Formats: sequence, C-alpha cells, structure tokens
Amino acid sequence: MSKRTSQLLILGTFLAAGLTLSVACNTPSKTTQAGGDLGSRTYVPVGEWDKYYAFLSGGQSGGVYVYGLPSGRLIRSIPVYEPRAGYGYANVPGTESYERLAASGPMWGDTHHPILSETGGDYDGKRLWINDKANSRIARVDLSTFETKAIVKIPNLQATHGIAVISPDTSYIIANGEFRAEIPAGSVDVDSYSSVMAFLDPMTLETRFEVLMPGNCDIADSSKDGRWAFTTMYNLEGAVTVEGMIQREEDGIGAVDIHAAEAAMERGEFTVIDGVKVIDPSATTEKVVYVIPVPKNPHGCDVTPDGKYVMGTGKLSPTVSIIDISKIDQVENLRDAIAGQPDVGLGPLHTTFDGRGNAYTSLFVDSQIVKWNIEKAIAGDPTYIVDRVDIHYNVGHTQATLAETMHPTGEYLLSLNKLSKDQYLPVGPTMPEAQELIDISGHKMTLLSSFPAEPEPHDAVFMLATDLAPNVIQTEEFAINAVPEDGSRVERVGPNEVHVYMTAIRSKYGLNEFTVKQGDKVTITLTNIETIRDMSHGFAIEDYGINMALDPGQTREVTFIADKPGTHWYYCTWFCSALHLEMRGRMLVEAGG
Ligand code: CUK
Ligand code: CUA
Ligand code: CA
Repeated sequence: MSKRTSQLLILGTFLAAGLTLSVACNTPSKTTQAGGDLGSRTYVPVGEWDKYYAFLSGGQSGGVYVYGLPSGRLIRSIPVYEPRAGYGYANVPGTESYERLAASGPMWGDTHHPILSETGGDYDGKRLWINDKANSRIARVDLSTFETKAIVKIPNLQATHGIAVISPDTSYIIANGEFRAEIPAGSVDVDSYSSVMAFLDPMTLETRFEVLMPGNCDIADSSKDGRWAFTTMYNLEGAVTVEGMIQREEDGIGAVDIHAAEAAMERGEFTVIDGVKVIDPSATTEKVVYVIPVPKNPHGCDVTPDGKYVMGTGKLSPTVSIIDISKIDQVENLRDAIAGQPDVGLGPLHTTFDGRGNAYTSLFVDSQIVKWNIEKAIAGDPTYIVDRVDIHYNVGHTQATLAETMHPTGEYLLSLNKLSKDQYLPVGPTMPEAQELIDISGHKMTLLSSFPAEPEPHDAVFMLATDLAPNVIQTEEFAINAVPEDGSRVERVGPNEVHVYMTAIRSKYGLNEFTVKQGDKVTITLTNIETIRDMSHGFAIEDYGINMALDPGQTREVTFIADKPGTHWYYCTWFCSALHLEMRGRMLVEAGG
C-alpha cells in the first residue's frame, strides 16, 4: 500500500467518525467576530434595496427562502411542497395549488437544491427549480411572481437529490436519483436496483429520457456547452448498508454524454419503463456514461465558470479532484482526465468559484471555508492554498455570488452552516441554522455577518437584483375567469350546486352576503380587482377551513360543500386599508338543504 493510500485510509476512517461525531459533541467557547466597521459593509439603509437576491432551499421545511444580500434580510419565502396560509398556498382543499400538490404526493417535502434558468450561460431571471428528495419530485417556480407553477413526481427514481440546469441555455433539467431501487418499481429484488439520471423538459417537467447509472447519483452539474451532465457517485459498491457503501477506496464522478444519449434515443436504444424511455448505457452503440475514479465517497460536483473543469469534492478524502472535461472522451484511462487532486482540509463537501481562478471549498469537519488557486493546484505549486476562514459551525454547502454562471461576480460567499450552537439566543434544544456572509472580493476573505434560517437550508443561488427585479410583475393580468367590476353574482348551476362570483377591492367584497342551501357544492370565484401593486386581499370563511390570498389582479377559486347551516362571516385576511376590519360579509347556509 502506498503512503498516500494509507494516509487516505486513516483519514477516511477518522472522517467517517468525525462527520458524525462533530455533530454530537461540543459546547464550544463562544466565538465572536471583531466588530470594527464590518456592520457598514452589510448595512442597507431603510428604503434601499439589497444588491442580490439569495434563494436558499428550505430543506425539510419544503420551500425556498428568499433573502436580500448583503443585509441578510428575509424578503419572502416561497412555499413549494408545504401548505402556507399566508400566501393561500395549498392550504385549502378545492383550490388549484392544493389539488396540484396533493396530486403529486404528500403535503410536505425536503428541498435541497435551488437552480436558476440560464440563457447564454447567464441567469435570465425567469425560473427556478427545486427538488424534493423525500418524495422524488421536482417543482418549477416562476420568478415573475415567485409562485410555484408546476410539480411532478419523477418515474423510476428514488430520492431526487442533485439537480442542475443544462448550460448554457437550459436545454434540460437533470435530476439525480440518489437511492438505488428496483426498476421497474414494485419488487424487492436487489439485483434489479439501479440509480437513474432523469432528463426533464424544463417547462412541463416531463421526463424526456432517463439513463441508468452504475452505483448511485448524488450532486449534479453540467458543462457550459450543453454536452455533459455530471454527478458524484458515492456508492459504486452498489451496497445497501453504510458499511457496504464505504467498502471501496474509490468511487466516481459520472459524466453522461448528452449528445450520445440523444443519438441513442434516435436509434431506438431504449426501453420504455413506467411510460419513460430508459437508456441502459451497457447496451448503446456509442458510449453514454463515463465514470472517472476519485477517492471514496465524494460529495460536491461543481463545474468551473470557464467550463474547463468539474470538481469532485472529497468528503471522506481531504482532497478535491479536478477533472479536465476536455479529456473525458479522449483518454484511454479515465484517471488521466484528473488534472490535479489538491489536499484542502478535513471533510470537504462543496466547492464554489469567484471567476478569478480561485475555488472555495467548504470543510465540514474543520468548520472552515478554504480558498485555493486552481491553476496553482494543478501545477503542483505548494502555495495553492490562499486563505482559510473559520465559520460557526460545520458548513455544508457554500456558494459564491453567481458562481454557477459563466460570469461570477466574486463578491460574496455564503457559508451554509449546519449548526449554530452558541451564535444566537437559545430557542430550545434545537437552534436555528446559520448562514455566514463572507466578503471574497479581496485576496483575504472577511467574515462579515451571520443570519439565521428555519430548518434547514442546504444550498443557495444568487441573482443580481438588476437582473431579476425588473422581471417581477407589479400586478397579475386579469385571467380569463376574472370577475369584472360589475360581475359579482350568485348562480345556481344545479339542484345542489352554486357558483358565487365576487370581486374584492378596498374595502369591500362584491357581495355583502350570499345564500346557499345546506349540502350545496359551492364554488367561489374571487377576483382582486385592484390595479395597484401590493394591494392584496384575503378571503377566509369562519369555521369553514377556507382562506385564500389574492395578489392585485388575481383570481382564485375554491370549491367546498356547505355542510354547516347558519351564518358564516367571511372576511379579508390581508390588512388592506383603514376599513380592513369592516371588509367582510355573510355566507348564509339554509338548514336542511
Ligand atoms: S446536499 Cu446538503 S450539504 Cu442535499 Cu446538496 Cu451537500
Ligand atoms: Cu382587504 Cu383587508
Ligand atoms: Ca463508496
């Protein structure tokens, strides 16, 4: 055994313990950042906007949090796989958002990776996608309204984990199945287990095709030319236990040749499973899947902004593997595609970039962000480590501003820490997650500030406000089913069916009251006819479990059975004017039906 291999082995064992242990122990002495004038570097005066939007995944909260940077102010959250009454999202059966979410699976999810639409390798400010690891789903959010517009469950795939936009023009969304499972579903035959990488239509989220992957898939990224989809693989063993998954000294970075996969599709080299065309890479004319060997159980998978390299970040190995993308289909031995493998520190999980030739790797065990120079590391120059900064504590993902695009701004970096421990006022045995903002514009990094989030952000992406704010609409366009100003009315459409049409405008509903019979199926179509930004209205019916929220111009519908007789006040839930409390009316349900 070489000295290097034995070192890795020892580290691997130590890290496997460290990755879990460092979570369990500790009440460290409280660390405080020297104040100085740092406050002014994140201070955004009242009335001024932040320079960046930051989209943080919500983890097991099931949505996306939107912060402004550098202030760290929470601007809003986007519920995706979770009901949220405040936005009238998926909280009431019989509404569109509820029925869409319920049709796709459970009313909760586990979101890890927000990704943004690209045109020409840069963010176009149109859409965001987010995975649900727990229920094999993916969702699309429209950034003109910050609303979830589509959710689908992906066939033949268990645990949607890494997802990525295929650069430069969002030709596909790829979704990685992290857990190997039988394909087709329904048996418990371990021999039929596989992981898949799914290629989805960005708009409909339909699966265009899937590729069976050896081992498993974890984190995803793409090359900048639309050719390659990448994934880390930590279970080339194909094991079903922890012990089994750390058996081998090497796992891999998987590279799917998208052009070869499309050619295989054209030649009919696929099997239809659960309605999806599935490519078995062992049975194609052209090679579709390449597996580059890297040290055991890698995690992060990140392509440099210039599209030259894909980085596999070590996790159990203290290294980052730098893979030269141009060599993948050129070399005989895929090890020769590895341009360098610098040591960076303990428990490296994810790597991000500043666009000036530097990489930043999160070190979970060391609780640090390490800055290192890519070309120096490749050249074997021992001075490749540029700087280290301590974070608080145990960082998972790290992302630098616009690092996923071809033009990073290299200004800030967010450290998404798994534990905040002593950093905030105690709020119970479980403390908030902590994000730390680091200025990376200079040679040395400067830790600027920290802000908390609810459980539990994994990853983040950023947009310049100037690239997104102009795309955000001020009011909704009136929909085809919008109720016009003079259109409020009640229509009996069947012996036991009533349709109520109503408007809402400060500070009155179009109907002061309406009458239905007990047992009627009631549909209410409500339009907020305001034409001014931010004039939202709500609509809740006492004791009927109904609450909708309406942006200006928006129309919402709800259908329910009027099963409780009597007087039921409905009222506005968004404080809209001095007469907000008076903005109410009565639903009169006549007993007996
Ligand atoms: S995974 Cu959470 S720290 Cu789901 Cu992106 Cu690496
Ligand atoms: Cu409308 Cu309050
Ligand atoms: Ca392994």
